[in-house]
Order: sequence, then C-alpha cells, then structure tokens
Amino acid sequence: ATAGKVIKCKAAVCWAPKQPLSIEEIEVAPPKAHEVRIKIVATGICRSDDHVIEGEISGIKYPLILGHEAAGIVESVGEGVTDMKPGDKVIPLGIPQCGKCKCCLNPYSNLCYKNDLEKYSGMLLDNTSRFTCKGKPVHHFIGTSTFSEYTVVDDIAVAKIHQDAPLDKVCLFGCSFSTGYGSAVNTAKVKPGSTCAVFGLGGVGLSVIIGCKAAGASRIIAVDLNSDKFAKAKEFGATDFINPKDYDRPIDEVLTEMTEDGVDYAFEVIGNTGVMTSALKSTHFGYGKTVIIGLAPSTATISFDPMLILTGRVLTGAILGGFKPKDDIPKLVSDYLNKKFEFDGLVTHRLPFMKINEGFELLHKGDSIRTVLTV
Ligand code: COD
Ligand code: ZN
Ligand code: ZN
Repeated sequence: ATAGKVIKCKAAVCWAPKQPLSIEEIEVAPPKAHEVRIKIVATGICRSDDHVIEGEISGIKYPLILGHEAAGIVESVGEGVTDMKPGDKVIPLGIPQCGKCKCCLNPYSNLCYKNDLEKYSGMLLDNTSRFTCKGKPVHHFIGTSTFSEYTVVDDIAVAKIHQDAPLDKVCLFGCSFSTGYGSAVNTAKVKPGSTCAVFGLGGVGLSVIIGCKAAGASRIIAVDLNSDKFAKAKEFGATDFINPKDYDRPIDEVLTEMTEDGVDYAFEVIGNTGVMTSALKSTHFGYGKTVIIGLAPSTATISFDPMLILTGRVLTGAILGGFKPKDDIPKLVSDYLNKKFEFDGLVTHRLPFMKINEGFELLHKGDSIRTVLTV
C-alpha cells in the first residue's frame, strides 16, 4: 500500500554537531532504480555515530540521519532490483559491494570503490537524497541511515538474509560484530591451537574473542586497562587476563614471556598508536600477525624499528572484518543460525527507538557494550 508513495515517519535527525539527536517527522521518497526502501526493525548504536554527533569527522555534511548497524524488512524495491522483494529480511551495508570495481574483483579486499566512508557525500549513488524534513533535504550517512523508521539504500549496499534471523540480534552484523569476528576469522585467519592477544575489550574486541574461539584458538589473552571488562571476556572465551596497570614494564615484554617468544596473533581494538606498536612487538618474531582494527586520530602516525617486521612479522588491518558484505553477511547469519558461535551477551541494553539519546548517554558513561534500539 505504501509502494511508490512518499512515506512519512519518525527519524532521529542530527541537525548540527554537539547537540542531542532530534526525533522528527520526515518524508522518505520511494526507491529509484536499483534502490531498496527498508522498514528498520532494530538498530545498534556505534561509536562512529557518536563521533559524527560530536563533530569529530571532517567532511561530514549536516543535517543527516545517522545509524549503520541495523536489520529490517524490505518495504518496496525500485526498478531493476532482482535479488530482493518486499517482506525479505535484510541488513543495510555501510560498505557496499558493487561486484565490478578493482576491490570487489580482488578476493583479498572488501573495500568497494563505491563506499562513502572517506568522501562523506551523504548521498545515494545517484548523488541525491531520499530524505526531507521540514522542507529541507537531509543527508544520508554511509549509505545506510538506519536511525529512521524507514530508509532507502542502494541495492549494492544491502544484504538479504535468512528469513529465520532474529533481527534484534543480527543487526550487530552491520558493524561491530562483523568487524571483530571477521578480523579473527578472515583477516588474521586464526588457526586451531594458536595463541591470540586482544587489546581492548569493547564490543568489537569481545567480537574478536568470539572469532578467535570459533577458529579454535587454544589461548586467548585479553588486555584492558579496565579490569571490569574481564568477566565478559571470559564468558566469550578468553583464557588469560592482563591489566597493563598491574605491571611496571612494557606489556609486550609480559606477553612475550608468558607465551615463549610471543603470540601468534595480536589485535588492536582501541585506536591507540602506542598500543598498536605494543601489539606488534608482542607477536612472535618469525611469524606473528598483528591486525589493526581501531581507528587512530587522523593526525597520528606509528614508528617502529623495521627489524620488527624484517624478521617475518606481519602487520595488517581490516574494515568490517574483511567481509565482502553482500556475499558474506548472509553466510554469517546462517553460521549463527547453525549455532557456530554465540554473541548474545554483547547487547547489554535495549531501548525503544524514541529513547535513542539515552542510548548515547550509556555509551558516553561507558555503561553499555552495545545498545540496540527497537524501532
Ligand atoms: N590499553 C588497554 N586497553 C585500553 C587502552 C589501553 N591503552 N585504552 C583503552 N582501553 C580499553 C578501554 O578500557 C575499553 O574497554 C576498550 O579499550 C575500548 O572499548 P570501546 O567500547 O571504546 O570500543 P569498541 O569496541 O566499541 O570499538 C573500538 C574500535 C577501536 C573498533 C572503534 O572505536 C573504532 O575505532 N572504530 C573504527 C574502526 C572500524 O572499523 N569501525 C567500523 C565501522 S564504524
Ligand atoms: Zn560502526
Ligand atoms: Zn565495488
């Protein structure tokens, strides 16, 4: 009944930096060719959304509708959309997969050229927006904009998932869970019996631990300055716990000693360049692999003795855990439905969508791992 028509609904609009989001009535235009209009069912709150609210991302255009970690149901599709129909369950993708660019064609990359992560055009691929509020156009955010009852996305930026998927859980596959889990299973390719160190035990770090465990790691060393984080880390499979505050020497020395010459895999899940170097040093000199997941401040640089990698260490990074989103997120949903891993404990808070600003307060206070809003 709504197909082809403008939908009026509620959305959390970010009018300008450094102010709470504002729940407004907006108009959502119908999807154009190769676009999909989605009724959002559940959406998580991520630190990257908060960075935009705080005005920390240069190039972002306001007003915009944030949100990029969600699941929903297709309401209608534009001309030429063949792989989805109304009623299908879907996850919007902050990184699209066009299937045609150099990255999409390369088996080792997932960073499709059509992404809007650095340019922040705030538009869909045809360079226009589907949102208006009070007569003004409102920007999209990385092609997802899930802090809305309805959104429109490009068809290369949405994955159709299994009809049995619980949307209030798999919404985390849009960002945090996939980022952490994939960094372990795809980027590091953790081997059974190996030793892993995970620096930073937020929602993403805990997801790394889930990935290490699923891949069969026998020892998972959890590192955090906040010892309160260790209980959850243990729940997800960590076997050893280190608080750098308890030691008066560099943490890489402690790890190297604990593991007889270093860990097989280290993950930096904080965004601190000092920790990135410690992670690298804590890996085995001949074959250790370090994965950087945390986003460091834009002016930060790392320097280290090149001998560290000359001897065989590998340093790499990943966005969205290296998953080719349109192909791999549906498989991840199926793996979850087949009980290959568990991640329920990541969601510490659930709120109705209208209480979205309370969700951001929980994030600021450090009280939540993940807050999921039910739309
Ligand atoms: N040593 C040890 N632990 C530390 C240190 C330190 N020096 N500093 C902070 N910590 C701990 C904190 O106590 C906290 O427990 C943890 O590190 C960080 O947790 P959160 O809750 O702040 O972080 P997450 O898990 O929600 O997210 C972490 C990221 C680093 C992944 C995230 O902030 C980020 O940088 N994202 C951008 C990268 C990305 O790919 N994002 C996906 C698209 S949005
Ligand atoms: Zn995110
Ligand atoms: Zn592409």
